[in-house]
Amino acid sequence: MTSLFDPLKIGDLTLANRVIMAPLTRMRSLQPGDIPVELNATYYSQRSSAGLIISEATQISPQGKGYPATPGIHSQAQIDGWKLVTSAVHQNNGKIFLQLWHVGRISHSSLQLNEGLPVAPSALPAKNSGTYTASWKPTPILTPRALETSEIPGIVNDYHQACLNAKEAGFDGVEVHGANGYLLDQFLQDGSNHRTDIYGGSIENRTRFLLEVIDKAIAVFGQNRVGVRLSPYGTFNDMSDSDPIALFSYVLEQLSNRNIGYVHLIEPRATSAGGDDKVKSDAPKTAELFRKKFNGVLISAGGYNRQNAIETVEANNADAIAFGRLFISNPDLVRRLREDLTLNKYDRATFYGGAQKGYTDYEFYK
Ligand code: 8OZ
Repeated sequence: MTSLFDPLKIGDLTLANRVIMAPLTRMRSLQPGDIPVELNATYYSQRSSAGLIISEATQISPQGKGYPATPGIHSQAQIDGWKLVTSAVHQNNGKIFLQLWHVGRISHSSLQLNEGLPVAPSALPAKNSGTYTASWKPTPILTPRALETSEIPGIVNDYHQACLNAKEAGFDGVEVHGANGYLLDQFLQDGSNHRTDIYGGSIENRTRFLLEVIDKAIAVFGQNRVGVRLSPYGTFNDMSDSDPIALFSYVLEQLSNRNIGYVHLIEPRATSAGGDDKVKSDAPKTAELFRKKFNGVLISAGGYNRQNAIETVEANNADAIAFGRLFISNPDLVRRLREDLTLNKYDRATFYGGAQKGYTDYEFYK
C-alpha cells in the first residue's frame, strides 16, 4: 500500500513525498512591477520539504492580472526575482513548479493597461463575484469584453513566453491554471463560454484554448514537467457547465494522450478563495469520479486533513494531496503530518497582502 510519505515519480522527477504545497495567492510582490523579492524566497524556502511546491498563481502578461500585488512572469525583473525563489528552494533540495495564470474576466479596469476592460470568452460578467481594484478596494466584477478570435494566438504566445521565462527563472516545471473560473476555465465551461467560433460551442472547441497552451508548455518543459489544475463542479467566480462529466472526461482524455506530468483536481466540497471554512459534504468527489479518466499522476486538493489525506492515498483515489491553508501556517507541514504533531492555526486576516506577519513568521515545530 502506498503512503502519503512515500516518494512519487513524475517522469524523470522524483518527489520526496506526496504532500504537495498548493498554489496560494498571497499578494506580496514588490510594487510597482509585480516582482518577487527576498521575502518571498524566504517564505517558499521555509516550505521546501513539500514533495512539490506549486507557486502562487502568476500572471503571464499585464492583461492576465486580476488582483493587486500578485507576481508576474513577463518581465526581466520578475524573472530575476523568481531566481531568488527557485535557488532558495533548490538549495534545500525542494522542487518548485510555477503556476501560469490569466484571470480573464476576473479583473478590474484599474489593473488593466489604459484602464481597458477585462477580457473573456463572452461578454458575461461573473455574477456575485468580486476582486480588488489596484488600490485594494473590494469591487464587483465588470462586464468583460469578448475576445476576438484573432486575439487568442497572442495570448497563447504569452503563455509560451511565460514558459520560456519560467525555465530561465529555474523552475522545475509549470502548472497551467485551468481552474477556479479564470480565463482557461471560462473557455472550458459553457456557463461562461457562449462563443460560436472554433473556441466555443462543442466540448472539443471549448477545450481548444487549454490544449494549445498545454502544447506550448510541453514544447518548453517536456511532457512530464507540465501539470494542469482543474476544478470540475467548482462554483467559485460564478462557474457552471451543463455536462461536467462529458467536458472533463474529454479534457482528461486529451491530457492523457499528451502524457503530461500530472493533473491537479480541486474537490468542490472546499470553499474557494476568501471563503469560510465550511465543507460541503454532499458535493461530488471529483478525485474518485475522474481518477480513471487520466492515466498519469493525480494530485487532489480541497480541505484535506491528516486522516483523510492518508486514507485517500492509501485507497489509491489520488497519488498525492495538496494542502493550502495548512501550509500557510505550518512551514514544516510534512514533518508534522508524518509525526502526527500539533498544527499551528492559520490567521485568515493575513492571507492577502502585507509583509512578514502571517507569511514568514509561522513557527517550525520545536
Ligand atoms: C485567492 C485569492 C485570489 C485568487 C485561485 C488564484 O482561486 C486564485 C486566488 C485565490 O485559484
